[in-house]
Amino acid sequence: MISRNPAIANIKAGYLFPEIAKRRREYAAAHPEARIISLGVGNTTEPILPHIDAGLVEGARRLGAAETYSGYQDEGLAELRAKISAVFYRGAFTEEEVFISDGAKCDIGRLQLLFGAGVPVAVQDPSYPVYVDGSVLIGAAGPWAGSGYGGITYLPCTAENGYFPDLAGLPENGLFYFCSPNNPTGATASREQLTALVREAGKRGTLIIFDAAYAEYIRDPALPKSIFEIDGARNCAIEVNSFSKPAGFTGVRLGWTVVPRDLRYAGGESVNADWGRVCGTIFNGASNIAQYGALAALDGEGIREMRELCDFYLGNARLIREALTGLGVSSVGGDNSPYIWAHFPGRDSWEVFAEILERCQVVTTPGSGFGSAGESFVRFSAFGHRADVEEACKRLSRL
Ligand code: PL4
Repeated sequence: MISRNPAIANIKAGYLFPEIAKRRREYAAAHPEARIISLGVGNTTEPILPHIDAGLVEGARRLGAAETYSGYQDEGLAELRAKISAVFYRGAFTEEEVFISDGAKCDIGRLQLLFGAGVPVAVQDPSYPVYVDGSVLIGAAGPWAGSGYGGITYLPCTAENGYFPDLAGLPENGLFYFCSPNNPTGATASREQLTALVREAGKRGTLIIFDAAYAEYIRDPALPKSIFEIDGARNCAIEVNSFSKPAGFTGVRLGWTVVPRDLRYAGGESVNADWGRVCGTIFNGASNIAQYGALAALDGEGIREMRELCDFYLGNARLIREALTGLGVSSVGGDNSPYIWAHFPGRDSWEVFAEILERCQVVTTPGSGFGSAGESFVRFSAFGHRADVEEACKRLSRL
């Protein structure tokens, strides 16, 4: 028989979100009368707004006419790459530096192919599980870590350090996954913090993979939406981003990754050229229809609609935070991000998750699922219909 990739034995048995879905199903099976409300997985619930939706319809229409039909578009529409650069980066990147993807998660998974198993990896603790699980799958962790394999370092982000890690932990000549606005804590890094991060990464030869999936939720104009707002980032950062959360494309699937031409490996080779090669080999391009939706999202009306959608979810976030505050539960996040990080001191996260499900029929996400520093927290997602969020907030008083 064929042998198993030993790295697979090192990932946690269940991926966090399917595990939560499983527990929800079990509860529902035991309590068929319960009307369960999910504030667990960060999954968009509101319809795509009309102008962006019309872009998707236009994309489908084009496929039905001989003059406009298109097949494979491995590299993505040039017009879309240029528009992403213009709208999100003030035109600072050429089309060749913007890679269209089928979502941020998918590119996070593929990016490590550039660096392999020998590179040390650091993550914020807590963090989006894909950074750790993806690193484990490529072989960066495991019994062999340290013998030619990189290993994973967890940098605590807690109330004590303002949810910003001690930069002394950045791995020399390694990778650091950084997410702002953060999933799960909702913390959004300041310009000073990102400047310090880029400076330290430059000194240590660390490459930052900056996950900006929630950038459009930033409402404080002083907070950077991109790592590339910081001088020097072009030499030490890759940014992944997505239309999932600002445009409701979680099911449509469209994202992008910026890999600056200035970015070099230790040997001087171009990271940008290699990323083009990797994508050309194992990725066949994003949906044509989705790309027309994204083009619509990036014109004046589309940008207004994305803001409206994010504002809606931020409104939900405000309600959840107010409800928690009313109960005396301390929380952070929710002001520039759709996640609220609620503290239940001394409690086990999964126990709190179970208690909220049992007493309120509300699904959350246990903080420890994002890393050990998330123990005693639960994450509330602000993605939900308004009436459901209001009802969930009422039910929280049963705690
Ligand atoms: C559940 C920091 C959510 N099945 O949709 P994408 O691939 O463009 O973006 C995914 C993504 C990327 N980066 C960050 C994210 O938080 C997410 C989505 N995270 C959550 O509840 O934490 C959805 C999770 C989904 C998944 O596994 O991603």
